[in-house]
Amino acid sequence: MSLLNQFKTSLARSKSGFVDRLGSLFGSGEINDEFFEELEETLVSGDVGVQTSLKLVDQLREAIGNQKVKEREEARKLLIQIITDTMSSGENSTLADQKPAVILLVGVNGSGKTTSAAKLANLYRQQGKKVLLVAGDTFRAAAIEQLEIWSGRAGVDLIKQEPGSDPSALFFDAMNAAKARDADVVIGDTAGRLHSKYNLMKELNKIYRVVGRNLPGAPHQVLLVVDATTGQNAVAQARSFNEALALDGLILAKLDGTARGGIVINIQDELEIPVSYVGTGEKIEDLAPFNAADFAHALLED
Ligand SMILES: Nc1nc2c(ncn2[C@@H]2O[C@H](COP(=O)(O)OP(=O)(O)OP(=O)(O)O)[C@@H](O)[C@H]2O)c(=O)[nH]1
Ligand SMILES: [Mg+2]
Repeated sequence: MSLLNQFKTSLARSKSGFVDRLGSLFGSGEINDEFFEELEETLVSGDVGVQTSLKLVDQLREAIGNQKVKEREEARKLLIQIITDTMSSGENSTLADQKPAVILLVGVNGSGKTTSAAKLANLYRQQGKKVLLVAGDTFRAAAIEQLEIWSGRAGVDLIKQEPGSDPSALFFDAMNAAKARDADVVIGDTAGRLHSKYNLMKELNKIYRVVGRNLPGAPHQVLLVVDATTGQNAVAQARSFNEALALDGLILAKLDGTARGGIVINIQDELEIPVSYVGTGEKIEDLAPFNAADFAHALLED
């Protein structure tokens, strides 16, 4: 499936709400104050956030003025361009050429970390890379088993330890294993944690430092996995994790499960953390590298 179609399918639920309302706004009719007001309301209702919505509407108003656009249909193209420009910094967030390249997935409980780790492993393996998964959620036996099943499906090796063991020690060993096994990409799952829990955030920080001590420069990509259905709270999560770890990007999981989908624009605009991937379903292949233009078209075109 093409990226555009993947976004369209995953935004299908938004069809009954946000995307549909946006689409009908850009049908026939003149451009007047009511149009701008309704557009702002619609964007806010789609989780774009008040400030970001205002900004987008202002940019559109300016572009419409500059280009003397009269038709709503033409204004649609302008908004597609504005959203594309806002979102494009997340594209091509490819991994540096280090070997092994280390990716760490973090996030609150249940956001989609373990599933996304498996999806990423699958993606890199399909590119011919030798991938190593790390079962960094050592708190729950079930979490280790879950990743073990996924690693089997993705056809990649898994590094794990007994439930209850120290995740930093596990990651230290995993770096050794990655070097010994000549892995190209190491993908580390971590336990879910509330962004407001100081000790748990400190533990993540320790993992980060231990990885870097064993392998200078690593981790090369720290990705926050955010559940698209959590709405505005996702912005607060991104802010806290970014303060603790300096995030390189986001994985927006469960975009297929929300009637809104505008939260990505909000996070990108407010925090300038690029969206690297979008989760579009529960299966291993349901992960799409982010593409700004495709996303904007999926939001605004029928
Ligand atoms: N529809 C849909 N479901 C998803 C997606 N990603 C993950 N899920 C589901 O969300 C649930 C939680 O996913 P996990 O990967 O276990 O989440 P986690 O962040 O590892 O959870 P904890 O380890 O408990 O913190 C599972 O039922 C997944 O199948 C997605 O992109 N779309
Ligand atoms: Mg998990």
